[in-house]
Amino acid sequence: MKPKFYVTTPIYYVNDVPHIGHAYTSLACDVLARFKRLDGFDVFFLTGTDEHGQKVEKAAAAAGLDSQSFTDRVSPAFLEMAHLMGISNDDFIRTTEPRHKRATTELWRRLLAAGEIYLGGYEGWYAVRDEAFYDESELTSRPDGTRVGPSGAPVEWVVEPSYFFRLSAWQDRLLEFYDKHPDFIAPPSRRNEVLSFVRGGLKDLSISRTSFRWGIPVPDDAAHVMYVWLDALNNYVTATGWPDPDAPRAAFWPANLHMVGKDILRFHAVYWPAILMAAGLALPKRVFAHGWWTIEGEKMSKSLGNVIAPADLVAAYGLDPVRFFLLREVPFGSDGDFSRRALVSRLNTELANDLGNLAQRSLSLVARNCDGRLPPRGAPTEDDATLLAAAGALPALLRGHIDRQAFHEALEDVWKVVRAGNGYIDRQAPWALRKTDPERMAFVLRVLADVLRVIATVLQPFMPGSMAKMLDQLGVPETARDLAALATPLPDGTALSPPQGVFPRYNDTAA
Ligand code: ME8
Repeated sequence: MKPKFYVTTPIYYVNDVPHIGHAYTSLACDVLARFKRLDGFDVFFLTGTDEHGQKVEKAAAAAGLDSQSFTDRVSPAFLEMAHLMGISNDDFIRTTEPRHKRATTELWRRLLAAGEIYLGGYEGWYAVRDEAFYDESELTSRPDGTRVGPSGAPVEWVVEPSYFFRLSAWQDRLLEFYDKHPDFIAPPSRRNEVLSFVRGGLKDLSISRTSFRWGIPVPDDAAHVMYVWLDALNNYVTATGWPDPDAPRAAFWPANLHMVGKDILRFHAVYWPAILMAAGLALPKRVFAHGWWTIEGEKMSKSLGNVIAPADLVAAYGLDPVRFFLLREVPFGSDGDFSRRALVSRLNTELANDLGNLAQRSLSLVARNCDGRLPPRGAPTEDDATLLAAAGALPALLRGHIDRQAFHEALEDVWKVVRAGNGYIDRQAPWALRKTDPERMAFVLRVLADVLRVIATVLQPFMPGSMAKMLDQLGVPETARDLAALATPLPDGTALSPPQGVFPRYNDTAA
């Protein structure tokens, strides 16, 4: 049986329009999911929308719609974004679905039965934009006197009856868990932030609201709806069919990875594991908090009018170049700045010049000089063997990088081989061998075809469409495109389809 791998994106708030920040998180998960499938795993990849809470209720009212009609109208934009970005999710969850209400009501009941929930009163600060409670010590004042939370979201003073989750009781067990599972929170700088937050002491968490209606009702107390984060986090469990132990996806829990932005790490790395332990459920293996994109040096915001819609980028540069750029430009985990100039420069140098030329030069020589058929393998020289070994090492190297979500390192290692391939073709000059030593020319081209096959195979998760084209041109059957298939050479004489450029060049002036 194939090993299982379960990866999740955050579920996005439907009050916003999808932008490249959302696309980025989903893309990182997609590359991971595709890589794992290529590596023989049975993958479950989940994304979806977070539809309850005060923020969505307000957005619905502003749009003049009831909350359910509003979410029905706006949730599909996130599904469309997934299609547009080539996201290969296996399920798309909406928190307004009956399956989710059922699972979350059951989660509440279990927490209550375990004595982890009590009724009290909340008096404190709340930021609707973040749907988060903040401590006085976390707030700052704007020049106009508005109090704001750490994210810059305005807070309001809330006084209302509330159910609480006994989070304070979980401090030591959380610290013990982090200690025993040093890879649970990544990258390490984020882990340290979480550790110091938890060491600083945890207060019980308010988990219900009475001042609005748009949420899952608290069982047996209809005056309360559940706090939207309790509801939202549980989507990851709902999607496995919980609490039905016979659900087809039951065995996917616990998730291998929750991918999130750094803004919502506390919810995933502190509240969620405590809730799961309290409910007697297994904990996810890992939470990775990636960095934040700014746009040409500015924060992305509707008021600045600089929000980048994934659809506009894909229309201008094509899907795979955009996917490549987002994961190549910035070390995964760090913050990054998006600029069209950087995008165009990466696409021209690394896709069009480095990889595109390597493929185009090699394949057009095969087409012209080898009757369009894969030349036979022979005895490798040292130069051949070095390049073949560098390519052969890629699958294992990438496995290591992808398992640590080091997408930029994975791409860097592939580009080392691409650059080595270009050096090799220049040194070997197969075009000059055509007259002097046709047999050697044929073998040099075979080395290049074999190396390109490895490169195109391991790059499929990043650029599925263009790498499928490249593998077509290399004569690799669709059944032989996973990592395991690389162990079997393609038969000599395989007919190749005529080469076509895969990556266009862009004009710098368009930037
Ligand atoms: O927080 N750069 O939803 P959300 C990078 N519903 N990533 C960005 C980004 C940027 N500028 N802007 C957004 C929520 N993101 C909750 C989640 S999960 C149980 C509930 C990405 O719509 C990043 O992944 O505000 C961030 O964590 C997420 O979008 C926030 O999406």
